[in-house]
Amino acid sequence: MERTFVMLKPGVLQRRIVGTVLSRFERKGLRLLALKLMRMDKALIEAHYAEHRGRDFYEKLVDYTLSGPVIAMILEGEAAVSRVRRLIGPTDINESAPGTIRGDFAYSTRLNIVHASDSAESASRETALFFKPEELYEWEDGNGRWF
Ligand code: 3AN
Repeated sequence: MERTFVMLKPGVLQRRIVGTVLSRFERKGLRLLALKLMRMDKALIEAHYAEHRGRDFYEKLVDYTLSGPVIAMILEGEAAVSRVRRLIGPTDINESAPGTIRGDFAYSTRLNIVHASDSAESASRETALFFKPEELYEWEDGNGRWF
């Protein structure tokens, strides 16, 4: 089993589509281990997006991420990192096919709705930035008849 980190950006709350987006991950069968509504401060945003510092879209990305609360979560499943990346679709919304979260809900690449870790290493780093170990809840599927 693998774990990945996902963050729903402020626009998801502003548009009242948190439940809709969350349900995409649930109906795929991913297991929710942690979930919180939070406001990212500037230090956390800068740590999270450190690799993009200096890019032309960086300042606007920081401002957008500061514009309201986000939803942070940890999802678990087989090949969770790559499966979640496929569910959300490519960064460039011109490449995101209908049926993916970005393909269905994102109108601009800068405001592309959702972040998901792009590797197991990023998932570990991002999980540690957003969650304390005791905020993750491990659980099993009853007798396993659901999946
Ligand atoms: P992803 O979120 O798909 O991993 P990253 O990490 O390259 O993509 O980019 C982080 C965020 O920066 C994106 N979610 C998007 O909001 C913004 N971004 C990335 N590339 C661009 C771009 N070319 N123009 C505007 N915003 C961008």
